[in-house]
Amino acid sequence: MKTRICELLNIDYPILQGGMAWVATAELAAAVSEAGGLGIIGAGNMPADLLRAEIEKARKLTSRTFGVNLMLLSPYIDDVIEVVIDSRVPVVTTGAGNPGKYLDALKQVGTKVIPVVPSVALARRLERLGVDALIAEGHEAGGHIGETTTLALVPQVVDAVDIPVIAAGGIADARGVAAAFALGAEGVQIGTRFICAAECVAHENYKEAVVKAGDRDTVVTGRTFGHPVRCLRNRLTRQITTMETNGAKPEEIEQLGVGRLRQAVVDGDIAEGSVMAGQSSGLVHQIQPAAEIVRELVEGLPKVIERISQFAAN
Ligand code: TUI
Repeated sequence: MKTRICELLNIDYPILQGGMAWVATAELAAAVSEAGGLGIIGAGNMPADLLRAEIEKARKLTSRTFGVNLMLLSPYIDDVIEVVIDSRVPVVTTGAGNPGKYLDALKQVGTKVIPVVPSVALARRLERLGVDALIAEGHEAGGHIGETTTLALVPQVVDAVDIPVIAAGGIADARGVAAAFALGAEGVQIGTRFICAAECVAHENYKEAVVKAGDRDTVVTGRTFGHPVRCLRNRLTRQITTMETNGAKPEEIEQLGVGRLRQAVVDGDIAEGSVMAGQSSGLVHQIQPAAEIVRELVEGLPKVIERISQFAAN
């Protein structure tokens, strides 16, 4: 499982853990890094001082490489970037926007920058600006998403750029990893399955909801006002969908959503909180240690490849 991503990031396996706001704390990131993947702290809407503490906590828990995901819509983004630079975080992934204006400052201190892209156009633009790799994230993913599916997006991004591409969205087991490699990706980013890692601090109700969810239990809200977000269907998503159907003002809906992710992840309110999760929820069957998840992905891969190679033999 050695690819350019392992070398770039100094990790054993090209498996990145999604930098999920509230969910991906130092505990989860350290556990994934200790297992040989890349753990990532999700900065989400965290104020800068909290992120600094989280980075320090991760450093106490692991001596291996870990990253921070910057959510570019954060009101604290400028201060958070300063913390990441000041702390010399080795790897930064970005989401929910174009990180172009922050690249020079990050590169100057040697931070590897790996933006999430939902399109070929943004992938091309960011390669030209000198990013180290890209995460092509498909519509199957949880949280804030693009329109194109992983199966269609990944090979198109791979064809458009020369830097390594990491596939994300809908991947939760070794079959997904093999599929990502088949599409030309050199790594995978997995979010939903790592919500159900034992080390993840998300409320048990949240984890159980993901474990119980089936293939049709996620829904996308916010499409009508250009902010599509995938969550497990619940009272909150039904309320938002009704408001969207009735033409409610985007600001009114955004207002309703404030604090809802925290409500689900921290308080365990899975009825009225925002239970962000991907379509791969139906592939997640248990809560288990992060190292076991990584091991299943790594050890399962040869079996998948052996099985498909039978079809290729003539
Ligand atoms: O960022 C994500 N997923 C997220 S962020 C998030 S935080 C949040 N969101 C809503 C309510 C409360 C909290 C939850 N999930 N994934 C990476 C991702 N990035 N998906 C899509 C994009 C993206 C979209 C547009 C990246 C770049 C982009 O560029 C537009 C442009 O400016 O060119």
